[in-house]
Amino acid sequence: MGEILDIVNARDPFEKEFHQAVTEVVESVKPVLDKRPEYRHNGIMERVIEPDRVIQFRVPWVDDRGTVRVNRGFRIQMNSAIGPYKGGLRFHPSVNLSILKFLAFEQVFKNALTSLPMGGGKGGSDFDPKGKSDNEVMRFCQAFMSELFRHLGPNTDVPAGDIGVGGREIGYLFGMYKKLRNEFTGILTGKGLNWGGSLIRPEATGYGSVFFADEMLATQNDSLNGKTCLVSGSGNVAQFTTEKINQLGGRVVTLSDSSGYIYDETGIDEQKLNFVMYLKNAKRARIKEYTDKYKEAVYTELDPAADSNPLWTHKADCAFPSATQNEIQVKDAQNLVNNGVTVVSEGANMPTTPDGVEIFLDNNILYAPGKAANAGGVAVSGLEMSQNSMRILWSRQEVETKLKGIMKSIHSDCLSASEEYGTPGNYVNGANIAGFVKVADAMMDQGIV
Ligand code: NDP
Ligand code: 2IT
Repeated sequence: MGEILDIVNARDPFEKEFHQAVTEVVESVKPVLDKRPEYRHNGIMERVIEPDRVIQFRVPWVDDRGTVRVNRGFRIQMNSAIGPYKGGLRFHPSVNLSILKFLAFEQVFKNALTSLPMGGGKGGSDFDPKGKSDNEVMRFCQAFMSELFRHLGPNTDVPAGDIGVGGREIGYLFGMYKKLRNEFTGILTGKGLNWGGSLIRPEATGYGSVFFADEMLATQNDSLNGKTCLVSGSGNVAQFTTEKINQLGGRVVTLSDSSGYIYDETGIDEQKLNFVMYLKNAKRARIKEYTDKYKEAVYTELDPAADSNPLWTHKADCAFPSATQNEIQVKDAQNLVNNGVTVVSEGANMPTTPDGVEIFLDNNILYAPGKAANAGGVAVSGLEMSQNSMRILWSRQEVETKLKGIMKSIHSDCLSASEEYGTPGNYVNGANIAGFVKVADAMMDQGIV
């Protein structure tokens, strides 16, 4: 398998996040390739690591002071073997090709796991929405869409949100698409409820990650009820992870943003969570302000250059990393294990470094990798596409029941694949193998394209 990594290294020597994501999949699927030599003969691995298409474009816009700003826009159309390209848009200053290619690569297998007909893609920009006015965000989104629109379509490519892209941005992006094409179609998911969105889409990623954790606990006749949980991030995924943990009887004691984290030993209950949602979604403030209102909580500043994060040092049963990639480093993983955490469900994409993952696996932690645990978001995006095609709206309960069913079957597919290939309970191998086989079989059927 060395040769696949050699190809990636030779072609894109500086794309470290992409290498990280590819290395993990390559290691997991080696026994599959040994058992199914036709995958090798048909160059499945060689093709799956190369995007169908990479689109990069200039995004010029004018800020409130009248200054011209130029950002970089991207869309990676990674693989369309099982459906139109599907995956989020990320607006964050750290965005580059390596990060978007890792996300698009993971998305291919994640989407396959949902069992819905979606290929994999990802896009975004190095635009930083922080500190920008609504009008600036709108003008940026319009400029971004004025190039991206020609590459989208309900049967071609359907983006959604990710870091820095929520309901507000999807609205501005959709408005510009509709204007340019004069067409009201489901070319984005995460839309507003009164213009084609699905109930439960905002909740889906966080809820799904909690359902997955509960499924893992059920294999040990246990549940989330009464469990103390560490959650990182305080955006879309972290908020609804917290909501569902509360509903299932657990207690969330941490939330964070890129500046710092709060520890509230008494638990972030429904009322406190509402305040976090106001802070983050309406006021767009820092999580630090939580401690202005709730004096029982403690705020700690984070050092982004440190090799560990004190958020992960608190005593708990479960951890739900829900901020960003590589936020759990090897020391953090060791701290979690030392402090009694037995369940890790990744709401974020690739939040654990490879040496951290090794620690979880060596210690028999119930560890769900992002591509399985956070697949609920894109799954409900798939359900939003179905509702758009049928021009109907399913009830909250219908969508949540479908989401729960999808997470349950992702869990059992991962478990079965991990057993079939000799590493029972290893959800990393299980998710990579189950996702890969679906995509590889579709690619085999469709010939060398
Ligand atoms: P949001 O933009 O809503 O929230 C992101 C949160 O993570 C914020 O609290 C942000 O803090 C924090 N964060 C972002 N970057 C960093 C960083 N470099 N260091 C520390 N904290 C950081 O995004 P989402 O909640 O949607 O996304 C969170 C994670 O979940 C991402 O990994 C995303 O890819 C993944 N995901 C999202 C899905 C979705 O449906 N939205 C679906 C599946 C996965 P700050 O405000 O300070 O930047
Ligand atoms: O990483 C992800 O799965 C997402 N950001 C959601 C993608 C989607 O199309 O809903």
